[in-house]
Amino acid sequence: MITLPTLTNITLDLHADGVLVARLNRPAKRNAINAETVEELVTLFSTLPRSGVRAVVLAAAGDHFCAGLDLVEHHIADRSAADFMHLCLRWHEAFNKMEYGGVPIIAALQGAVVGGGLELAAAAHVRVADASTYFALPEGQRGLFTGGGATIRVAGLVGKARMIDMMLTGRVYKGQEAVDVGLAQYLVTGSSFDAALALAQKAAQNLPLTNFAICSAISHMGNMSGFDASYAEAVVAGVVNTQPAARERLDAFAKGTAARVRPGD
Ligand code: 1HE
Repeated sequence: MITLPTLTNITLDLHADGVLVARLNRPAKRNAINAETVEELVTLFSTLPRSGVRAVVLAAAGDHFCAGLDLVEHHIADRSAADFMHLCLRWHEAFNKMEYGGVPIIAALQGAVVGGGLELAAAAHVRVADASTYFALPEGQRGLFTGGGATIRVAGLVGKARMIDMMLTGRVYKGQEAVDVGLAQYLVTGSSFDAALALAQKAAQNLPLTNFAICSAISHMGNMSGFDASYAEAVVAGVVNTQPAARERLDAFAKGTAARVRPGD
């Protein structure tokens, strides 16, 4: 029995195979992230690791995935430096829970994926774009700076030189070029949601402990020296590669009944 929180700005739809569709639901505001939504992201992604949910499709209602920080709320609130710093720390709390939580998150992207919306997408493990999707960091033009992890995750995806260019010049990436620079792993001709759901369904068939390692250990190890990462990898492999639940799969391979790896699969 999977228990999920009740949220206002994010709708949740749990499928029978353990795939959860979490959909940002402020389309009239282009899914801009207000303070309440940040708290809901923290709640959701803190709950998921021990919930039994096997994979997540992170989607959004309307024509745009996410317009980033709620600029109107920010303007009206006229926050102090300390207040905004603490708000950014909540963004980091949410996005770190996503990246390091161990539950695969596949982002279904359409329309604008900009500013904090790109920071949100960058915290997912797989990004799927369609013909409408475009990526930008308009903070530079708004008199702002990134505060939701772009300096870490977007720079990690595209490299610091491209991130600096995006911020200095407002450069927008879309289509195959967005894939080529690393902003998305998939560009589909149909709907990004359908493709993301299919990927989540595939990932959900892996053993949860294996997915935990994939969606947590790789990021942690990226923060370590090569020397420490190789030690940590051995420890994680010791736990994951001897899990009782894997015996059935290994048995099937040994007997020749398990699927073989083939191109095109
Ligand atoms: C918003 C926001 C928002 C739309 N905060 N309300 N992010 C940006 O600089 C992106 C700002 N948004 C846009 O450039 C455009 O809105 C879009 C390209 C995303 C969509 O354009 P469009 O023509 O479909 O919509 P619109 O007419 O601009 O906006 C529709 C409504 O959404 C309107 O509200 P309304 O009450 O007047 O109808 C907009 O005010 C509202 N809206 N985007 C608040 N971002 C942790 S630091 C992170 C730093 C950042 O993310 S900086 C933000 C960067």
